[in-house]
Amino acid sequence: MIYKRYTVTSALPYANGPIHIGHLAGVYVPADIYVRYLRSTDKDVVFIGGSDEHGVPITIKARQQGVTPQQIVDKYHGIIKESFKEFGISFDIYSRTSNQVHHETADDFFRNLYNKGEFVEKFSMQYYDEENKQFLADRYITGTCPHCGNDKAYGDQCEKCGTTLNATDLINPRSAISGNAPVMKETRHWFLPLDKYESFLRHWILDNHKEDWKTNVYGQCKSWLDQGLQPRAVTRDLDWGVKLPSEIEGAEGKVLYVWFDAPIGYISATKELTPEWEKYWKDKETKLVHFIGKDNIVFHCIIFPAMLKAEGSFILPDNVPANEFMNLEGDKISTSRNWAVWLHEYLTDFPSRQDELRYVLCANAPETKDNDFTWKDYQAKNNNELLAIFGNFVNRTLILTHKYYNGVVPELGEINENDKNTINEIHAFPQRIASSIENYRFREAINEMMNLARLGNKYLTENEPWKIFKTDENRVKTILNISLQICANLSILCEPFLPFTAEKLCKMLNINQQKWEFAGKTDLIKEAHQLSEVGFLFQKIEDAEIENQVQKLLDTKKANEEAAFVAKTAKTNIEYDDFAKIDLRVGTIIEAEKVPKTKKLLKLKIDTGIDQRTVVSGIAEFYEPENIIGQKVSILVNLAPKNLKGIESQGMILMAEDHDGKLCFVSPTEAVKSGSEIK
Ligand code: B3M
Ligand code: ZN
Repeated sequence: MIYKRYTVTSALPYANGPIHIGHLAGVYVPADIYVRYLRSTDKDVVFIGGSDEHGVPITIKARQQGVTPQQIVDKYHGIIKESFKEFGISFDIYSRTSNQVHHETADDFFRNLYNKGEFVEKFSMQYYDEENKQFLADRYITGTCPHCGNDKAYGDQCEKCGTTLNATDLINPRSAISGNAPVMKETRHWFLPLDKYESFLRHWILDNHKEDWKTNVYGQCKSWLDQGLQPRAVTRDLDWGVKLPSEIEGAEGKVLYVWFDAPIGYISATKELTPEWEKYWKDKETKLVHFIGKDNIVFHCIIFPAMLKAEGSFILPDNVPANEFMNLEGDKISTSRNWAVWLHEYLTDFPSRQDELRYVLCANAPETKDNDFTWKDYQAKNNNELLAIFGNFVNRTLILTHKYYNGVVPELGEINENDKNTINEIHAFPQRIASSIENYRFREAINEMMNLARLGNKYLTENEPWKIFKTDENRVKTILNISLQICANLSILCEPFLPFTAEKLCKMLNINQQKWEFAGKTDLIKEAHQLSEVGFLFQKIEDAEIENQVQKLLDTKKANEEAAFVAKTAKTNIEYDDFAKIDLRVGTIIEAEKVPKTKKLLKLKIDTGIDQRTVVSGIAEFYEPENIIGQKVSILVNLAPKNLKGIESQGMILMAEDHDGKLCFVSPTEAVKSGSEIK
């Protein structure tokens, strides 16, 4: 089907924190590439984004910080919007769900379904915090996950095993506000009967989208559908969100469930953008595409489509290209553990290197499985690919043109077989890249784009214009002309992926950004055209910069471990007589050496006051022998001797073990004679 226009949405991030590389890699970089490509091919497209400003995570954060939810969303909406702008995510509108238009749109939508009798009204028992006089929706309740035993699961989801939960599934439920055990209290809610749409959804997804939806998306949908759909509550007992129409009986104190109002946010934002919004949502010739992360699949493929279907006048998404997750240095990105590369921090550490990050996140995008971002890989991709291939090719071409021809494009002379092949290859690139993008295979697309730079490098290296300038100048002109055509092609084809680079490149070539239809041509820059000054497209990233980032993460890890430390529970009681059998003394280390062929052991000579004796101790990873001479220790002197690596160990020194396994001496804080009893 040929579409007349495109509506491209990207998940609305919760405005309860800044955004990180996982957001970019999973959703916004692919969406932006897609949209930039569509614009370059002159398609009518709207690219919709915005902040999701409702939901319990926001009210919880506000409560923690002692501010209002509105203050929280104002702060983070600003930070998030700025980060997107900095990274060139080219929304046509970046809106927010706390605004008037959205409240009206969501209200209309709910009212419409309500009036059509699409909801089922039900009384049910829900958890309630008596101390705070509040129903405990979603994340207001925590407890143990019945599937994996995680004791920090939420009332709507376990983040450890990813299962969607109902609050009543939780074992040992607690109020997230007071920590108290909740009571059950009756409340009235409105449910969308998803079961009513099951056969429609089965047909629409399973029969029609098996081929074109990604396997991860299709698979999740199938498993939901195979389990059978249940009615789902679309209202909550909360005071932050889109209020229920007040004329509805029992509406008091209730708002729309955040996952009911948030996707409507796409529609509200379009309304805000253009009075012609309806054609982007209601015309069958519009292609609707939702870019999201994998945790949002069910909402975009099952629940929102059921809502749209119930309403009746909207189109359904043609595709929902959800990505898996991007991990960071082998660990799941986590806001609460501060395990993330925050975009605003990245920009402080790597100013003007947005494209470098866009490149790495796209080349390594978690398209079919979770993937790992590592700083080493970031450095390698920058230095060995962007800089060594793309940057180097463009730089060599431009420098030579300036050197030989003062930056004036030389003429294309006679072309040989090698030139012909190269020109033919150039012709083939745009179509290949386009097809990868159109099929949401962005890794493949960006790699293909880099292949054009590779081709350029190879062409220059094979033809070595710098060697033949003295002997065959006409040949040099042709080589540089063709190389410059490759540069111009790159400026078009790299734009969806690396918009800042495209801009720089156009500037150096002294041309305007051109549309996709011109790519593949080899007369993009005309003979005698004057180039501008040469600058660098990319810079080398030094080891020290990377070490700095890795250190930052190590510090975070350490802080997390410290914060997570819980003392072990006490052992069972003993009688004093049991303790009295133990003979503990203060001793002094007088000699120390490594036990050969071991990593952990030191052989110590200890003055116990009673005698001088040998003790083998597993502290070599933490102390250098020469640094501990004279160290006071606590020593168990009546422990039966034991042979360790051929040495008789006569006793044991006491060590405290820190949360991270580090051992340290337990010794008196004042001068005490060796041999003093510890009791
Ligand atoms: N705010 C969840 C998320 O950020 C949610 C997406 C809404 S899209 C309509 O993961
Ligand atoms: Zn779980």
